[in-house]
Amino acid sequence: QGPGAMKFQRQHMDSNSRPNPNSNYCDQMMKKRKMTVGACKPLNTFVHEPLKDVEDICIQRNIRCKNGQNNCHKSKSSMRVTDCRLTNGSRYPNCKYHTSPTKRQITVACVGNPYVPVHLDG
Ligand code: PAX
Repeated sequence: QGPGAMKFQRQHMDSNSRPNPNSNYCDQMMKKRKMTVGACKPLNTFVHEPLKDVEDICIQRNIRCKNGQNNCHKSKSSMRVTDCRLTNGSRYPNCKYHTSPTKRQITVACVGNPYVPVHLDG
């Protein structure tokens, strides 16, 4: 397992919980998954689907990423996700998040051999 794949799993995978309307979910998860170290990460998405299903997005056709690279891939089906967005008044180190559970297709960037997700593009 490369460092990029491990970072992706830490930041974006939460297979074992359902989309969580509890407003504490993001405050707790963003801290637990180390995205409030040094600065509050402004936006982060957790995916509540099996890791295999997210890795399989890499076999969908290549599409252009926001940064212009062509190693992005969009999920065929919509997935259960929770978006965590920093609240307006939030000040480091007291990172406070809005928690928004939803279902949508996600786009990931994949690299390496094995070719696995390393970045969430949207
Ligand atoms: P990242 O740092 O952007 O990318 P993220 O996905 O968790 O992390 P390292 O060595 O870690 O720096 N990589 C790529 N990045 C972008 N595009 C392509 N094609 C690509 N290919 C490989 C993690 C690593 O992936 C490498 C990149 O060099 C990094 O390597 O999003 C900002 C963050 O917000 C998240 C997703 C991003 O974090 P933005 O503004 O750049 O699109 N995020 C964003 C989210 O979680 N949910 C959302 O809905 C959106 C919009």
